[in-house]
Formats: sequence, C-alpha cells, structure tokens
Amino acid sequence: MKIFFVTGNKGKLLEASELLGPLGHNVVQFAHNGVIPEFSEPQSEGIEEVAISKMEQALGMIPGEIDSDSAVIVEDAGLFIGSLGGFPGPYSSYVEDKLGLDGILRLMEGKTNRNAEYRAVVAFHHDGITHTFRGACEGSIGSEKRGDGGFGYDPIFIPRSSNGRTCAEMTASEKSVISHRGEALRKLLEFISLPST
Ligand code: ITT
Repeated sequence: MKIFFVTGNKGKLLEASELLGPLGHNVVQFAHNGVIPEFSEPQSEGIEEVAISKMEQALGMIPGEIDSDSAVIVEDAGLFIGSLGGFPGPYSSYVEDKLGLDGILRLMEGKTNRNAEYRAVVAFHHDGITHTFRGACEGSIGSEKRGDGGFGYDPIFIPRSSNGRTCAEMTASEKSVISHRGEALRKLLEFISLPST
C-alpha cells in the first residue's frame, strides 16, 4: 500500500518507514502541489482530536484523490509529565519551540517524581473511513540531555525498559520496539493485515 504520511517531521517519517517499509508498504511524505502543507492544530484538545482535525484538513486538500491502494496517516504525539499535571501534553510542539528541552529541565529542578509518558495517536484513512490507533511509552525525565539520535524530547526521555538510556541514545529500531509511535503503528499494521481490509 502507498501510505501518505501527513507530517512536517522527518524523524516521524523515518520511524514509520522503518516499521512499515519492510512489510512492503511505501511511506511517503504527504505534499500538496509539491509543498508540505502546514496545518492548524486545535490547542485545547487531546492528541486524538488533533490527529483527526489534521486528517480532515489534509483530506480537504485532495478530495477524491485517494485510491483503494493508498491511504493517508496522521500522527499526533506528546510528552506527558506526571508532576507537571501532564504538561506539555498536546502543547508539546509549541513548548519544545518556546521553552526547549532546557526549559523543561528547569521546570523539573528539585522534582523527585520524574515519571513521564510519551503518547501517540495514529489516524489512518483508507476506503473513506478514518480509524485511530493509540500507543504509549512510560519512562522518566532525565536530569540532563544525553545522546544525539532521535528527535524532539528524546535526549531527556528515559524509557522504563532502556537500562537508563535516553531515547536519543538508542538506535531508531531499538526505539521503535518500545516507543509510543511503534506501538500505535504496530496496531495499525495488524489492522491492515486483516483479510477484510
Ligand atoms: P507533525 O508535523 O507530524 O505534527 P510535530 O513535530 O509537530 O510533527 P507532534 O505535534 O505530534 O509533531 O509532536 C509534538 C511534540 O512532541 C514535538 O515537539 C515532537 O518533537 C515531540 N515528539 C513527538 N514524538 C516524539 C518522539 O518520538 N520523540 C521525541 N519527541 C517527540
């Protein structure tokens, strides 16, 4: 299947290609008239609403252009920090831009509870229907940035099952085995492998 991934984030695109490519799916970045579009993200909603809103905006650009061998996916993700009441959550992108990872580390200074979770929702549109799949990855916020792999919050996020390494210290395939995006995409894969789809 040819899968158009609506994202401006090359890290996400790479992770999806690594997982779906070997199974024969061709993941390409969604573009409209050769341009990667930017979408408005509703700021006060959960990540599922954000993913569905972006899917509707993308489909609105290409009415009737998706054939039965193709599909569109949108993925919205965020970092939810327990002691900050789930912040930055759906605002993760904005906060990464404005505060950066150093800003998050400052907000976490002196906090003993450093539990956090990455969450992802993948919206998948095929044959006129949009389905959603969720994934989560539990872990904690480190006390400093470590590693140069991955993207976004990876240098400060330590998954529970990584022996203390941050996601940025893991390879893309190691991250994919335990990540929120990996889990959501594996659920999607299971769904598209069903005989009825
Ligand atoms: P889109 O174009 O797909 O929306 P984005 O980077 O804006 O790309 P999101 O809104 O889904 O993606 O991501 C929210 C924030 O969470 C953003 O700052 C990402 O860098 C960060 N994030 C999402 N998944 C991540 C991951 O696997 N590792 C590290 N940071 C992640």
